[in-house]
Amino acid sequence: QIIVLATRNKGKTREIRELLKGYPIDIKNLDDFGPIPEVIEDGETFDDNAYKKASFTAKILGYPAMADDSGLCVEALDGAPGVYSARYAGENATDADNVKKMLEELKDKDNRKASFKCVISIAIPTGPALTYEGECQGVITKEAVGDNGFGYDPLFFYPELNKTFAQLTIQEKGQVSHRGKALKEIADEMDKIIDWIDITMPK
Ligand code: ITT
Repeated sequence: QIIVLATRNKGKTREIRELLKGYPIDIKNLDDFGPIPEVIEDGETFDDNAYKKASFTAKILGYPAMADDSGLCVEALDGAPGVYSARYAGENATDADNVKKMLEELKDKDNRKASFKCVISIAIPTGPALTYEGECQGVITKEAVGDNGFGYDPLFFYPELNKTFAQLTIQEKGQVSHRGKALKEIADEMDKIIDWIDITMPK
C-alpha cells in the first residue's frame, strides 16, 4: 500500500520512516512527485493543520496521504509557540533561529515546563481521514545540548532519561516522544488502517 508522507521536514520524515519500518506500506514523500502546490497551514489547532496537509496532498496526488502537525507548547509562554513552532523566529526561520529565540524568551523564567504535541492524519483523496495523537512532557534547558534530532530537540530535557531529545537515538526518542506515541498507535492498528484505505479509496 502506497502512502505519501505530506512533509518536506527531513527530521520528521526520518523518524516516521524509521518507526514504521517493516510494516506493509510503501512510504513515498513529496520529493517523489516533483513540484506540487504548498498547503496553506492556517489552522488554529494541530488537528486542523494535520488534516489540511493530509487531505490536500491526497487530493492533489490521488494517493492516501499521511501528515504530521506538531509543535512545542511552553507553559510560561501560555502554550506558545504551539502550531507556530516551525515559524517561531519568523517566516523562514531555521531550527537554530527558533532555538535561539526560545532561550531568549525564557531567559528570566523559572517555570520551564513544556510539552511536545503531535497529530498525525491519514486521509484519502475524497476527504475522509483517521487521526492519531501523542504528547510528552519535558523541561526547557538553559542551553542547547546534543546533536541528534531536529527542531527544539536540543532544548527538550526529558527527566525520566536524564537527557535532552537531541542526546537520544531515533529509536530511543521514538519510545517516549509525542510522534513516537502517535506512530505506536498507527503501528498497532496497521491492519485496520490498510483495510480502511482499501475499502474507502475510490476505485
Ligand atoms: P511540514 O508542515 O512540511 O510537515 P513543518 O516543519 O512546517 O513541516 P510543522 O508545521 O508541524 O512542520 O511544525 C513543527 C515544528 O515543531 C518543527 O518545525 C519543529 O520546530 C517543532 N517540532 C515538532 N516535533 C518536534 C520534535 O520531535 N523535535 C523537535 N522539534 C519538533
